[in-house]
Amino acid sequence: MSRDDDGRDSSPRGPPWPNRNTLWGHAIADEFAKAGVSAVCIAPGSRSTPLTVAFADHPGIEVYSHLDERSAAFFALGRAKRTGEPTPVLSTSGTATANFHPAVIEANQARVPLVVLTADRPPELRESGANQTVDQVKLYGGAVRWYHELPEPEVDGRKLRSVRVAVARAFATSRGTPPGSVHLNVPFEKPLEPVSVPGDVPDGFERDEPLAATGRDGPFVGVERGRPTLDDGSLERVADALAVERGLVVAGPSTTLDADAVTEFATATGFPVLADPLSGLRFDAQLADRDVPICGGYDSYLDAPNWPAPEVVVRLGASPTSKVLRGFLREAVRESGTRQFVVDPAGEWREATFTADHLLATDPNRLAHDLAPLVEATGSERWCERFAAAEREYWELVDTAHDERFFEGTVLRDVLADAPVPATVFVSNSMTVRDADRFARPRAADLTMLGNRGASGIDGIVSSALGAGSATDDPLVCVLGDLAYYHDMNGLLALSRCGVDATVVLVNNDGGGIFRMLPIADFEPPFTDQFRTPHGLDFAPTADLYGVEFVRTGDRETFRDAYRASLTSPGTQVVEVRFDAEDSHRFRETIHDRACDAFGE
Ligand SMILES: Cc1ncc(C[n+]2csc(CCOP(=O)(O)OP(=O)(O)O)c2C)c(N)n1
Ligand SMILES: [Mg+2]
Repeated sequence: MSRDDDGRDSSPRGPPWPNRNTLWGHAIADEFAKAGVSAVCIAPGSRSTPLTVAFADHPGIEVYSHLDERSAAFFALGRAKRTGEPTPVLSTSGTATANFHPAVIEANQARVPLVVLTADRPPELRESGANQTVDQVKLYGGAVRWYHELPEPEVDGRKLRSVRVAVARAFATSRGTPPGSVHLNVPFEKPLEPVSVPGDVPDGFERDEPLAATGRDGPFVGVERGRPTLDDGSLERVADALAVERGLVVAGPSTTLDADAVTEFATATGFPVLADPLSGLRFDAQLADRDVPICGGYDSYLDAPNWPAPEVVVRLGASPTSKVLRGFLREAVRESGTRQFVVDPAGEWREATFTADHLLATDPNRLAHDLAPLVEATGSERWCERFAAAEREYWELVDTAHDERFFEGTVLRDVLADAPVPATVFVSNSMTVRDADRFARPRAADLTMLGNRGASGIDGIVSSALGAGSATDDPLVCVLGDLAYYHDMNGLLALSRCGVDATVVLVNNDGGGIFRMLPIADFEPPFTDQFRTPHGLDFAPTADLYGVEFVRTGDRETFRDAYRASLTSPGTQVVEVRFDAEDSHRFRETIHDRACDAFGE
C-alpha cells in the first residue's frame, strides 16, 4: 500500500472505488468507450486528474498525450476529420481551456465532431480569487453545438446516470447533423487522485446502483439518426428544374460527399462537376471511369471573357475555395438569371454571395442518389465538351508553365501528382490551398485531401495534419507556408509522442505571400513590416529539436527527389523549398492571363 502526502492510502483504482472522483471519472471514460471512442487527447494538469487517470486506465482507450492544449485540440480535430468520429480532448482548468478555442471554432464551422472536456474547480470557487480559476461556463459561446456542466461528483445513482446520459449526448451531438463541437465542463473537488477516502463510496454501491455504477453493456443511450430527405413531390420539382442544357454541379470542401452518388447524378443530368480540391471528388480512384468531366481548372477558364453562364447550378459541400468560381456563380445569377440550388443536410444557409434562390435541406448523397433516376439527360454535349476541352487545354498549358519555371504552384502540382496511393494530404490555408485548387490536376487516385477551411486559420495546421495521420496507416503529407509552420511548431512534438511519421513540405517565401495579392501591397509602409512580415527565420534547427530530418531544396528536381525519397523513408522529413513570393505571384498571374487569352477566343 502506498500513501499520499496526507498519509491517505493510494491503493489501486476500484471497484471498490477509493473515492467519488475516481468513480465519476471512471463512469465518464467508460461511457465514452461504450459510445465508440477509442482514443483521447490529454494535456497535463492537476484538476483533470480523475479523468486523466480514468482514460489512462481504460483498456479500450488510447491516450495521445500533448504538452500544449492548442496543439492537442487541433490534433483531435485532425483525427476526427480523417475518421469522422470524435477524439475527446481534455484539459485542466484555467487558461488551458482557452487554448482549445481555435480548434473548437474550426471544428464547429468545418462540421467536424469534437468533444472538449475541461476540468473545473467547484462552483463556489468562481470569482473567489482561487488559483487557476476562470469563468469556463459557456466559454466557447456560439462556437459549440452543446454546452453542459456536469454536476459535482456525488455518490448518487441518479446523478451518475445523468453523467452517463450527458456523455452519450455529447458524443451523439458532436456527430449530429451537422457535426461540430461540444463542450463538457467537469468540476472536481479534492482529492483528485485515486486515494482512499474511507466511506466516500459505500461498499454496496455497485450492488444497489448497478446501472449508475457500471452502465449497460453498450452505450447508456443508443442514438439512431436518420438522414434528412426530400419527399417525392419536392424531388419531382427539383428534377423538373434541372431539365436544362447548361447545368453545373459544384462540389465544395467536404469530407462526406460520396463521389459515386454525386457523379451518378451528374452523369444522369449531363452536367460537368467542378470539384474543389477538398471536395473528395478531385482525387478519386474511379475518376477515369466517370462519364462527366470532373473539373479542376475552373479558377482559370471561368475568368475568361464570354464564358457562357449555366442555367442551373447545384451546390454541394461548403463554399468553394476558388474566388473566381464564387464570383462566376454570383455574376451568372445576377446577369443571366441562373438558378442556384444550395444543398445542405442541416438546412443551414451557407451561401455568402446571397444569390442562391433555393435551399435544399437534405443529405446531398441521398439527394444525388434519389434524383439520378428522376432527371433527364438534358445537359448538352456541347456544354460538357466545352468543359472537357478546357480541362485538357488548361492542364497542358499549366504543365508547360511548370516546365518553364519552378514556382510555389509547382510544389502543389508535384505533391499531388507524385503522392503515393493511398495517402492523406493535408494542405494549409493561404496560398497553399489556392495553389492546390489551381495547379493540382484531377487524378484517378485514392488520395484523402484535407484542410482547415471552416474558419481558414493558419494556426494548428501541423497538429491537424498529424492528428489525421495518427488515424490511418496511409503515408501522410502536410504542405504548408512558413507562417503556418511557425504558428504550430509546437505541434511537431506529436511526431515522437504520438508515433506519427510525415512528409512535411514547407513552402518558405519568408512571410505571408498571400498579402501580395491584396491592394495593401501598394502601400509601403506599412505593407512589408505589418503584412508580408518577412522574418528571416532558419527553420532547420526545428528539425534537430524534434528529431526529424530537414532537407532544403531549391529547384524542381531536387525538390521532387527529396519529396519522393521522403515518401519511402521511415521517420519524418521536413522538405523546405524557398521561393520569392513576388516572383511566384507574378507567374501565377502570367499563367492566368495565358489561360484567359486561350479560352477567351
Ligand atoms: C490564425 C490566423 N492568423 C492570421 C490569419 C491571416 N492570414 C491569412 S494568410 C496569412 C499568411 C500566411 O503565411 P504563410 O503560411 O507563409 O502562407 P503564404 O501566404 O506565404 O502562402 C495570414 C497571416 C489567419 N488566417 N489565421
Ligand atoms: Mg509564406
